[in-house]
Amino acid sequence: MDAVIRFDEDASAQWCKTALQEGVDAYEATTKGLAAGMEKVGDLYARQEYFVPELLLCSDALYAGLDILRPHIKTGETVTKGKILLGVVEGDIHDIGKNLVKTMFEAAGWDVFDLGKDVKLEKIVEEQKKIKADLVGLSALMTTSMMAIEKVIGMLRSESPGVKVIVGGAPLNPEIARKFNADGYAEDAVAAVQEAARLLKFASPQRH
Ligand code: B1M
Repeated sequence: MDAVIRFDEDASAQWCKTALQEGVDAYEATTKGLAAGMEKVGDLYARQEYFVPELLLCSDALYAGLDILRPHIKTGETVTKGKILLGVVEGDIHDIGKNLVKTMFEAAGWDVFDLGKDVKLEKIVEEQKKIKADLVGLSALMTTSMMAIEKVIGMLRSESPGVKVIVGGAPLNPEIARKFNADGYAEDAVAAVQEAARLLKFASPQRH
């Protein structure tokens, strides 16, 4: 956690190596170490002790650690493997959370098509038409950008009827997700994989 806050990439990587050697679960190390560090960074930013450059350096330190942990992250999920199209909606460049979600889906054996961050809504719709994923996963970290989620869900519903959509990101919650007409919501990366399994079990996944 401290290494992320101090934006020390080497210390972050070293801390993760040590955690693995000591038998700490890789996902726990990710959430309670790296991501928790980023939460504290958010507090420092809110208090104007850190600014955008520091946030970027802290992100680099988080990723230096995540590179070490990622191959060791496992989930207990035994779902049928599915295909998910993932992206952060347009206007939003925050992708750390989405990348954790991606890591958890990959660890659970899903095929992940990652469109990245700040993805144009038209692109999400077009890619879904091409890829025909079982699930579209949308992320937004800002109260402003999250409005794009509602819009793109409407676009997806008219262009790919029957598509299932799961949403997440700090400003969202189950009520907003329902209001946006999403099929599912998850608070964190592990819950996202569980919610996806729930959605595909109770609904007929689009398989083509
Ligand atoms: Co910015 N930023 N940022 N930022 N940033 C926030 C989000 C903010 C809350 C800070 C604040 O003011 N307190 C604020 C948004 C306010 C609002 O809501 N309107 C903000 C702002 C304002 C901005 C800029 C506008 C600042 C500026 O330029 N003046 C700018 C935005 C530019 C843009 O997007 N157009 C900006 C830029 C940046 C950086 C680039 C410097 C950097 C991002 C680097 C990167 O992502 N590559 C950054 C960071 C790091 C943050 C904070 C500090 C941390 C975000 C983070 O990575 N958290 C953030 C403050 C905060 O959150 N406390 C802040 C850790 C991550 C693991 O958590 O992303 O929540 P999170 O993901 C979780 C869950 O949400 C969930 O699972 C994840 C893992 O468990 N989840 C899903 C996420 N997606 C999901 C999808 C799912 C399911 C679950 O299903 C599909």
